Amino acid sequence: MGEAAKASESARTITVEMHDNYYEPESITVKPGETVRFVIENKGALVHEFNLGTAQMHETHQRSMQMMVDHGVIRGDHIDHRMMEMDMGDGHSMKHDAPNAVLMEPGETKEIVWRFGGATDLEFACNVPGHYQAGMYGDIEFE
Ligand SMILES: [Cu+2]
Repeated sequence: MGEAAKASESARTITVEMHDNYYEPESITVKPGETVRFVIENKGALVHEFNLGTAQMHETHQRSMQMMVDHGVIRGDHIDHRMMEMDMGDGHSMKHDAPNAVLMEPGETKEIVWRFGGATDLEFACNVPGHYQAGMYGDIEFE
């Protein structure tokens, strides 16, 4: 699906707005192998995520996000960063530090720089419980 890259390697910036519960734009077209700098703005009133992955990756991620809500790490418009660092007892924390995803409070702006691989079925999606089901995902289309 590609890999994280540096902003200096990107020729194009795409701004993505997150609302409750949809993205603007609704789909994004890239070229195979292209490096894109995404500037993500959370314009909604809730915590939202921008996560690049396959539908299957998003499904798996939704289970860990449900755990974060169950433990009060995500509460509506707030992320408890201190709790996110906590060991869940199995040596893993709920820390959200994958290079292909950002989890953001309302009003935040963050960046992801991604070098896409070959044409494959990819989506950008919000895996906060209920949001994907409400339609908060879009296709990455390859030229
Ligand atoms: Cu969301």
